[in-house]
Amino acid sequence: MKDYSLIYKKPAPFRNDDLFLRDHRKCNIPEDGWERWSLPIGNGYMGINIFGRTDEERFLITENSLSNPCSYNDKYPGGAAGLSNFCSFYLTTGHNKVKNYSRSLNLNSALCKTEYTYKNVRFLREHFASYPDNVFVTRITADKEKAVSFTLKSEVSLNRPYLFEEGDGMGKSAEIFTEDGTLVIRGKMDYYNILFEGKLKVIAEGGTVSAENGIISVKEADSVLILFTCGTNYKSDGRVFLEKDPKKKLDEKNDPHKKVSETLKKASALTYNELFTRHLKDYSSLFGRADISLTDESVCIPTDKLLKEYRKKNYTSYTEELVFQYGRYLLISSSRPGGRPANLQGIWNRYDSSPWSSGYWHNINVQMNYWPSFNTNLHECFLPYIEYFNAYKGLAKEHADEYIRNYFPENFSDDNGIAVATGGWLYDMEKLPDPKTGHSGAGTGAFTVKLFDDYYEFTRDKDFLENTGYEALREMSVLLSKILEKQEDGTLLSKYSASPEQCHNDEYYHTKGCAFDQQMIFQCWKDTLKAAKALGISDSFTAYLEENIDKLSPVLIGLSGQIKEFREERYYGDIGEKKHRHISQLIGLYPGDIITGENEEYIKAAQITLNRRGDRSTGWSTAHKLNLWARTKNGNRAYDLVKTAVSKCMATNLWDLHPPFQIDGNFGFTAGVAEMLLQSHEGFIDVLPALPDKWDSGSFSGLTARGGFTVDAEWKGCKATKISVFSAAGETLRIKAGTTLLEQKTEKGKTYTFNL
Ligand code: FUC
Ligand code: CA
Repeated sequence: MKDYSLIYKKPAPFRNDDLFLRDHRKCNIPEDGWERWSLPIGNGYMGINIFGRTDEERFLITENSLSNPCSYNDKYPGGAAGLSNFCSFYLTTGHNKVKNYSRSLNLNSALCKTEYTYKNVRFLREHFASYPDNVFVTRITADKEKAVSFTLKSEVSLNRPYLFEEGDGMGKSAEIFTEDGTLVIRGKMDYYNILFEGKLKVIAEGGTVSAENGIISVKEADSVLILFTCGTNYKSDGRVFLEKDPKKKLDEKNDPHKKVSETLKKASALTYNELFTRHLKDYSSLFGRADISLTDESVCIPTDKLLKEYRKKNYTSYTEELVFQYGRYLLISSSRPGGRPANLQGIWNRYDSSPWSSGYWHNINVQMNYWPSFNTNLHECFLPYIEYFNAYKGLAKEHADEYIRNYFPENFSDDNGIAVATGGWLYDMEKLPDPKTGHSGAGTGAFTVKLFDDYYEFTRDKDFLENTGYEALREMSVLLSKILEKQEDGTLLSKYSASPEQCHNDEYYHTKGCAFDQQMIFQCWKDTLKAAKALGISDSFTAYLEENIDKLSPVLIGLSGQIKEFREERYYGDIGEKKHRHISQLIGLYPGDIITGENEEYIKAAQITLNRRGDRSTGWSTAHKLNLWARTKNGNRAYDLVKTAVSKCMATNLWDLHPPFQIDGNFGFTAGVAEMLLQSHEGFIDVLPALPDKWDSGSFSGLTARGGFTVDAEWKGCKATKISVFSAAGETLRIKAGTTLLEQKTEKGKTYTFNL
């Protein structure tokens, strides 16, 4: 694998100093230091932004459970509140006017570095976030003895508005003090009674360390190791969702103090090299699994320059590989078992009131977060979402009961399934909205359980299917069977339907049976039947699904040759915004498998629809279109979206911009590039299904396909020359390269190579 690094010759600016903005509409600032320039590292438990400043360095810490509810009122005008940052540390050296400055983030090792020369001394700071030891590690070294001196404090000592008491019940308060040579932040966030604690320790070689009044001072050390860990009393279980009193969702007895202290103590017993070795072993066991090589060139210029060049149409494929791998890096850093799922900003947040509350938005955003976990060989990264689902499913049942009781009382029974609406958080889930006014319909729930179908398809993890996957699919199918209305011609349509967030004449448009709902219901039933078959289940409900699935009419073609978004639409754009960011009528093309190459007419209609919608939109929308074009197997059009995403949607630190920063666009991009190189949704593996002319020769390894297969391929002149497939499940392999379709029985654990 090539070496992939983000490199900069200047630190992240502190511009936009108010890092605790309470109105996220003001946060789209072009030179924002945190959002556009800082470098993110993380271990699934916490995220850290490194600014790389020499005089006053800043580390900004995020822990995803430290949250207020999402709130829409005058105080949170953008409809926000939600996640709050954990804290910041400021490391002050007074090193101004430095020489030979450079900072970087190496993706192969998840190591961040800042280097510079100050008064003839070369300084090096190295940072990583270890998952196995749950600790944020910083080492500072210099090429002269006794050169390392600094003070380190948390923001409260700088009078930043860390402590809020504003009478809205959403305050956060903490004590910051030094104890046994450690810096301790111990506090409480009021609304959900969240107890939090963070502990930082400085270990110096040579020199002196003193810890007093919340400030650590290091004088004349040869080198220094800084360790930090944090936690809250959050516990992912049914109680947190089912308990209605916000003050009782968490247990005070789960005080994180003990765990945090023990974690820090264990980490302090290890040397920097030991910590790094353990980190690297863990991290590279995930990151190293998938590689794509679209060019022989590596371009080692600073990333801001690289991006500038790319924007000038110097489309270096190294940049495309870098952004692809960055998505994988970000997913490994933000979503690991034991931690919370990746939210709208992954695990990085600088706000007290973050954009869209840093929630789990279920009408495309959180789903997109997990697309690359499946096809780029990071299945474990999806486990936090499974845990999350298992915690909230009790509430999802209550919501289904309520919805059916209110809007379909004639269908109410003792099993109404589960309902998953758009908004999701770690302490609550939104109810399905009033179907006559809400911006998205019941189909969002099916969009969510599609993730479970994919997870099983890629991993063939039968335990998962038995314990979680099938139940989720079935229960969602149950709900969706109760919201239908039979039409005169026998068609079953979602009675109250909305195409996510689509507006007509500036108002949400409500109808019956829009494409999004019909396709999602069809998909959910289809996947439920497939899962039932895999588990050998056949009962009255599966019989009902079999009998009725063909009455759903999920895809209709209109007079412009388009896939209709609404049944009553005649020509493209008759109803709704023509360029709307959601392109919900194609949800059956990706991530669904309703619109496939089996029906050429559908694919043609999908392409017409994509062209009419246009390429340019928000970050995640661009990423969705990249996946959609890949599924139509038009490599050059998919590549247009690669170019648009990289040149128009990325900040200097390669974070994807809605704007503001939303991580879904990064993840959707990575999934999309993989989808151009390998597909497996049509009952066979398609190698290089959407290869653009630009990538005429290259190779990939470790991309994953449905059926438990892992695929490597090499190609020249846009034709595959060699393919190797590893079979984890021992299923029959059907694989297509160009026009040849090969079939091969496989055994578990064996690799099959085809020279073409
Ligand atoms: C969906 C999108 C918005 C935004 C929000 C977080 O509702 O339509 O563009 O991404 O999620
Ligand atoms: Ca917030």
